[in-house]
Amino acid sequence: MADLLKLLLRVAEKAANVARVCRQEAPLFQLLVQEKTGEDKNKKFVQDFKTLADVVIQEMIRHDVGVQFPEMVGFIHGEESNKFENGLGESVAVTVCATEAETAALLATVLDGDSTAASLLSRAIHQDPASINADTDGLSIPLQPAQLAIWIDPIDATSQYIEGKEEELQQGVLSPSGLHCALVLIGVYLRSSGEPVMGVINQPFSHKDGSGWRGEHFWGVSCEGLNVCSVPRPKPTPGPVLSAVLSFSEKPAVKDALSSLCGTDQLIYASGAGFKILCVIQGLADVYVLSEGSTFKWDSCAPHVLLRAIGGGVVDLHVALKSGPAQTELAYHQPNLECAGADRWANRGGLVAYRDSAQLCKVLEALKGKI
Ligand code: 2IP
Ligand code: CA
Ligand code: CA
Repeated sequence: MADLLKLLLRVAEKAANVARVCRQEAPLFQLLVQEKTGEDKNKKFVQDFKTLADVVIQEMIRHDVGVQFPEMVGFIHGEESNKFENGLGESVAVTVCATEAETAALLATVLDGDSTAASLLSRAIHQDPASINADTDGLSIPLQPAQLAIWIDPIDATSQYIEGKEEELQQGVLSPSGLHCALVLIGVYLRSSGEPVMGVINQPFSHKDGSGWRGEHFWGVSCEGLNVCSVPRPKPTPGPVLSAVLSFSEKPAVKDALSSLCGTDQLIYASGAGFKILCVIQGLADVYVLSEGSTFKWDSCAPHVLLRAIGGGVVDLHVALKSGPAQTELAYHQPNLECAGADRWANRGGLVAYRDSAQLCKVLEALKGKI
């Protein structure tokens, strides 16, 4: 299944191109923003936006994977629904068509007849991405397409994507918010057990050069004893003090409990669930702790694989506090049956993402009885 990995890297790069095109064309970007309503609303944000870019990217990934791996059709899931409402109140199902012209015609109906915007988007969807240097040659992955399913978050940290703050990133320093927090996340899991086995992360706005924004990509595979990650395992943190990255909206009780373990300057706040897990993967923080059910399967699946591949993982915080960390890794195949809408796929018990299980135990110890 190295072919699937190569395809996901390619399609994630295409997704990043679409995300960049939408931001580069300011009038296009304005056009694309619609507000979420109803049960799909992520309750966390007062203003939670659904952009056409999200929907288009998700459908493009679904289309391209389905063409090359027909066994996976019907098992490619994502955050977004492909229904989009245009200015006339008509509901249009966004799909990727066989040709650029057909896709442009369909998108024009969503964009209230704006054919310039529709053509720009369609070109990015149908364009082959620049070849990416991913060093997957010689990799043999013991998986079959009929065993696998996919979670897509076409753009994680949408609020940062929309706000569009440009930050100059410094090597080895965690920069808490800005365009670089927006990530394309594609995670593959086993249909039978929900175990996450292959993950691709694309960061479309990693740095800027003379010709505009450049992206970066990261990938990992973790299955049947095979553990490979494009990010080298960071050196273990010396000494007893940990660094933890948290959501800006984390509860005071969690901050208090962790500050005894981390010291206040080692508690860092950042945007984006995927970005916070990426920070743990890269060693910019030791753990990401989230006490609420405000992330979803599509947020954690891809980065979870990279953490597993370097010896870490992501556990359900509330289950781990109750019964210890063993057997509490998040799984991806079963909905929360008692919930409706997006919450069916929420990581309801919160989570801890970690590289080192001894550090995970310290975090659980510090939080026991406090939340
Ligand atoms: C969001 C996004 C938010 C995150 C939230 C996710 O996904 O990653 O940034 O909140 O949990 O569901 P926070 O930044 O407080 O961690 P999306 O942007 O795809 O809606
Ligand atoms: Ca998300
Ligand atoms: Ca999203």
